Amino acid sequence: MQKLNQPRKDFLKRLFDRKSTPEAEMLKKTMAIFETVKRNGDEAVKSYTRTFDGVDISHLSIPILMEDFESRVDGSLKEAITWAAENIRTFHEKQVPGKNENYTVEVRPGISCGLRYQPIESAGIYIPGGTAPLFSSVLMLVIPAQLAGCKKIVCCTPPDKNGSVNPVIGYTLAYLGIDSVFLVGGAQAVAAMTYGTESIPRVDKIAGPGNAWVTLAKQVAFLNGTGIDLPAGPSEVAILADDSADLSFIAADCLSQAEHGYDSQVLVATTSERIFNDLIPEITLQLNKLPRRDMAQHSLEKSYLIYVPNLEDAVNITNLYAPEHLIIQTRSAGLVSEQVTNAGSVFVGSWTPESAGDYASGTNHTLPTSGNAANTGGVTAKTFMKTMTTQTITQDGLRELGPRVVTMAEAEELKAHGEAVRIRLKKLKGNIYE
Ligand code: HSO
Ligand code: ZN
Repeated sequence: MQKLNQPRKDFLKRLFDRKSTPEAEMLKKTMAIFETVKRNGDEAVKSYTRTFDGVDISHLSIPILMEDFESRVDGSLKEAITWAAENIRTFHEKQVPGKNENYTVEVRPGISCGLRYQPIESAGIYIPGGTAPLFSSVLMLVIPAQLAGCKKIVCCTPPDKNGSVNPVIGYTLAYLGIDSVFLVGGAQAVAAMTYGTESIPRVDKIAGPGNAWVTLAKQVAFLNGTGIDLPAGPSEVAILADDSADLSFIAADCLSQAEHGYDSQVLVATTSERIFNDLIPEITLQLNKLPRRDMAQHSLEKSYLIYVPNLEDAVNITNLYAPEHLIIQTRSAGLVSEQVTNAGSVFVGSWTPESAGDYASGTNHTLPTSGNAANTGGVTAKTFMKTMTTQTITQDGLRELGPRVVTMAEAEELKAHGEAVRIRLKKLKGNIYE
């Protein structure tokens, strides 16, 4: 961990700038995968799966039947999944716009404008596999898509070593009523859902967390006309701590993030000299007990521990960083949280670890990374919906609006726009405009 004592703001600005353009080489490879999948469909997907996952897949999709998974998942895990799913549903239900959020307003007599929410017809869900099969992501994406009313939910996840689906992912999909899954991961999964292949349907929007490759692939999908949720990954956490904070809690929270992958990042901004001095030894102590310590250690090397004497400066630092997750371990944490302007999800108080939101409290864990918390929030039910506006204009309304539109159209030198109004005005009795 890099220690910084009262760093200057302009220095931090540069340090925190992680919205870099993708490496040219990575972008080139991703675009090549997209081209090949577009051209060769299923064959290309299978061949990339052979190369990247080392698995030969005969059928890209497998049916999800509860009886195949039920006995393979522990009772306590099934109970936890049900409990978490209920919380996630309770929280996300509130985000589904009610009929009263669709509205029409008569902006002037005879000119009515409306807005209504519509579900996106088909959603593509990416469930990370790789070093950790994230069945929790199934809950975090399928539940909001279902609540939004998506007609079709297409799920992709990398195959396990036996060319099958991880049993807990399978169970969670079955529990949510999803009847099949496509065994494909990485950029090739995103490309397949962008163009569609013989087996994998094209979708309107792709959502889900992933590594740097998946995040880049989603951006390429967007360039090719498919909607995406947001850049979500590699994962990050920032922690705000004053001298009331428990050192062992902070260290544990740092590690829970650092174990995600080699490219995870942690930032601690503290007003406590004790924490500034003692955190790294405490992390080292806890790190040695972790099976994924190599990964965690690697990501900690690129992480920051910052000391500033007052809390306001510490909050400014995390706002500047705009983390995916922010944990506040200070006195009056609720009040401090009101000063937070940039964060994907805020964990308020010492008893609120990020892990709670990663799995089970109810909020979504698909959150903006790489500084994007400055411009967007995480996945909600609305991620799987879109708005549509309508307007209805009466003859009287057009008499009022028409001449103004003609004036504006002519000022933009768009004569045909003006004519589309003029032709109607001519037809109206009293023809006031000719
Ligand atoms: N921290 C991850 C989500 C996750 N953690 C899933 C464990 N499982 C991104 O918010
Ligand atoms: Zn996590």
